[in-house]
Amino acid sequence: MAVQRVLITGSAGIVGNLMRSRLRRPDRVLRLLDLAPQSAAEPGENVELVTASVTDSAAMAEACAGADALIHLGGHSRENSWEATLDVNVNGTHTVLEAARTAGVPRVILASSNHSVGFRRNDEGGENGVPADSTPRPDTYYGVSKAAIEALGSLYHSRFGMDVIVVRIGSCFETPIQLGPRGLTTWLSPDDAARLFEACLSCPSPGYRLIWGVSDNTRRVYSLTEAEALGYKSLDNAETYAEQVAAMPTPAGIAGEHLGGGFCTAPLGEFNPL
Ligand code: 15L
Repeated sequence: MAVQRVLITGSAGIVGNLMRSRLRRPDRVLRLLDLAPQSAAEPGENVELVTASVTDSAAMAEACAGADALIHLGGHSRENSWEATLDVNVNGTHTVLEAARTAGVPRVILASSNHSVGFRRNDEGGENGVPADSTPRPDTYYGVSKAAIEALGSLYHSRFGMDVIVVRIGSCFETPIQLGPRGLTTWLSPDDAARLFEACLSCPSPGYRLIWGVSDNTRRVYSLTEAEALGYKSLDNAETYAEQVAAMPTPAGIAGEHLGGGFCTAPLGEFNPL
């Protein structure tokens, strides 16, 4: 049985944690890299734990050695200072891609975010939803860094022939409840996220792709056409939680009209706990 080794950066973060059990397979080793502490391997769990920063090129070179694929989730996952965002998200992603290229990792999946296009209007995609390859309209420095990550992925595909799939993730949490009504639109269920990553790992020769990461929510405003073309099929729908968020406030004005929600009006460059 050929064993596949998948390196996941940011594995102790919210999405990384949700994926650890869901991407487990008998013929797969998950190499989990994070600066934060990670729980030890459970009996029978095929994991290799690496404590390192995505900004450390020597550590990333070592982590990429022998990897068949890389899922890059590491970095700041919300608004922060320009310096921190540039250092960890943009320079960090460059470091990760360089390490992957040098090690010959053939396939890279990069986590982008709805905030790279946060100032696009919720209704601009019509019935099918906002296309996955819509040009950036970031809502924050964080969103700018995600647009840069998308561009870096495109560059590494075009220059070096690596398969690079960039996922504009909506909101990936255990449930959409903490997100309020906006989550009924943006939620990517953890099980759907695992289905999406599996599709990204297994589809033949994708080249460079930019796709949305979202569940097939009744109120979805992002297109699923591009992700479905890779073999993704969502089985979840945030509407299941509609009653639980019904009493929570719906964002109004700019935050209510745009994909980025509250990120569009939160102070620029300040840590945002949203
Ligand atoms: C993101 O990009 C963040 O990483 C996540 O924490 C959520 O805030 C999500 O966007 C969202 O828009 O809900």
